[in-house]
Amino acid sequence: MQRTVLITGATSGIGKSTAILFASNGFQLILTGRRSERLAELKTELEKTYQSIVQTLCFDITDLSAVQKAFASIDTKKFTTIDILVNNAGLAAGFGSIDNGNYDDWNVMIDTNVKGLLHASREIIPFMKTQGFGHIVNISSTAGKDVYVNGNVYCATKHAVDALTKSMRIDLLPYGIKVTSVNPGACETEFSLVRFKGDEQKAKAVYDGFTPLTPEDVAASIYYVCTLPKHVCINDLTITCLTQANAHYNIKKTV
Ligand code: NDP
Ligand code: 8X3
Repeated sequence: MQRTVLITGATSGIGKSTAILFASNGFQLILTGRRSERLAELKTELEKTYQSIVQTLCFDITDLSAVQKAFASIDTKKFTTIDILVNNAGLAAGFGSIDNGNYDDWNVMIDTNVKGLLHASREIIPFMKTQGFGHIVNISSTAGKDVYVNGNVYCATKHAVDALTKSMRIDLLPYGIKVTSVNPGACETEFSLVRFKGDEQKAKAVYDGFTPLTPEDVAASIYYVCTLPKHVCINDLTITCLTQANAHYNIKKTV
């Protein structure tokens, strides 16, 4: 029987690369995001290239009733188990000192990175408990381990993901559900474009002078933690590019 992976935020970056990698390895996929055309394109690509079985769910993860409605529509005849949930949907909005913080940016980060992750987890965990197994992979960040200048609320949301990952692992241990945190450092995706609200120059400048991770690099680490023997759980995996030591130290030397 084919295993199923549910990936939130699969319309770009790390989520999309993860979807492609799992599809190429024979997994069935449930893929979510807000951009319906991107979801449709990815579904067509995966069906054509890998003959994958794919269901797409288009919703805003900050909206609990939309999450519940979307997950209730999962075709349980096709997807008889949900083996892996990758809580990937997330973003940074803005970059600046706390005293100039923008309330809308703060709300969108807290609502997406923390509450969105809770919404998806709360809805999927009961399936996993019933089936008696499962694996939740939370995409945190080096910003969930340490803080950096002007990163305040984004770092706080990823620290929350770190705390939730540890708590979830304890709570779900009796049900045979693994919980892993994957913590990437700088990875070139649409992340910085979103953070700087479409300013391409500012977004590009983030990666000047060094070779950042690619979304494929991060996808490979997600795939790795998900394909270990049943009795093995990687609790925490931090991945950075060669020039980055942690959230606030990058020697920015091109390699
Ligand atoms: P992208 O911007 O490329 O992808 C973000 C994904 O999240 C998109 O698919 C987007 O889909 C989805 N998303 C955002 N907001 C919502 C929402 N309200 N409802 C549903 N889906 C949403 O960025 P990355 O791939 O880089 O980011 C993926 C994760 O990795 C995030 O959690 C990020 O914090 C984390 N991360 C990123 C790093 C980096 O340097 N890039 C490093 C460390 C962690 P759509 O817009 O279609 O809704
Ligand atoms: C994303 C990586 O360094 O931009 O979590 O915060 S960073």
